[in-house]
Amino acid sequence: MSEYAALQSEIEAEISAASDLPALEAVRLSALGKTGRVSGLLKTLGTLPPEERKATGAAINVVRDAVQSALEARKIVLEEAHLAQRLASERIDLSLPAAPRAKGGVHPTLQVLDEIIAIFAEMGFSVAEGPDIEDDFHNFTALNFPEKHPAREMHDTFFFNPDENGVRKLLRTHTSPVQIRSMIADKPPFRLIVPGRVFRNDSDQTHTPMFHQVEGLVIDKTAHMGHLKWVLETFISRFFETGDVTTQFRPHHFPFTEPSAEMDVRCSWEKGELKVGSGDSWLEILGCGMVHPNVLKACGIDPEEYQGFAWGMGVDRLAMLKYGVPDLRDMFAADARWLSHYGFSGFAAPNPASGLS
Ligand code: 2U9
Repeated sequence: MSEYAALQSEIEAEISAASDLPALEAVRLSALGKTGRVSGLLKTLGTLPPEERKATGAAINVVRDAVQSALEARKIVLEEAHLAQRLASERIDLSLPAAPRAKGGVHPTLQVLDEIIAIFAEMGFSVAEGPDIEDDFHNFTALNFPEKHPAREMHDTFFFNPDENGVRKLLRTHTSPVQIRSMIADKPPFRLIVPGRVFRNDSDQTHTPMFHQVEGLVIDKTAHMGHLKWVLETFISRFFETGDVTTQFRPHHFPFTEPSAEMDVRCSWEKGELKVGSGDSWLEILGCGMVHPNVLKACGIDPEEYQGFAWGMGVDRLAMLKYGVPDLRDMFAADARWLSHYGFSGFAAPNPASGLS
């Protein structure tokens, strides 16, 4: 083997042995750099007799081109290896969950409110809302509570301190002031339901100072107790998802309705679980009656021309009955463990077509 071929093999072996790009660069400099071994050979050309220069120059150029090619080939291999190593070490696992699952749930009261709204909306009722802070006229006077009448105290009202004119605002004790506002603002006929928070200064095993009601109101020229019975029985049948509903009316008194009644539904309790429909027990569901003529008059509606019916029900109690919640106070204790047990999915809004709950 010639001297040049030996140098070429030696450098090619070094190129193959270079395990990374800096090592390869070091080999390149030691071969083709200014003071490199191949460059050194080229510098010796000037010292040779002219007749040898051409052949020797060509032989050294063969070595230089071979080294150059080997360097380029090795560089491609090392760059690919470097890229593969980076891709492996810098990989992002896209299968990791983006965020922890939400722990919330829809409160049974809100679930039942949505169910009640869905049922009455399908029957053609619209939803009306109003302020929590009310005045005496809308909460009491327009609803036929006589001035200084004990019925005003009966509601255990939360009053605010009187303002500079001696006027006391209050937290509404029922949602009825919303119907008053609707009747004053619009013209009959009316077919409304009013869901909302109400406040009474009362706290024991079955009462909380804040609770939720849904009230309903129908006013037109011919609405009567028969319509009231059909609306409420239809509601109960859909709410408790049973075709089998028997009701009874017990006479009662409310200032804003005449006649007034409480409505019970036939039921049974099996192993502490409520079954609405048949059975030996009666369950009180709601209060109702024909709207008192004085209430219509207070809203500028002529009771000789219009009449109607109204009802009211406690939503939290209905939620407890339907979903088996034993203690009312737990409903508002804001305990996340309680909510994860009794709560509902926020992705399944109740509607009568796909089921309520
Ligand atoms: C207007 C006229 C009449 C609403 C009515 C009841 C009977 C009733 C209670 C049920 C349980 C309140 O939450 S509870 O304690 N409500 O029994 N509510 S009639 O009557 C109205 C409302 C508005 C203008």
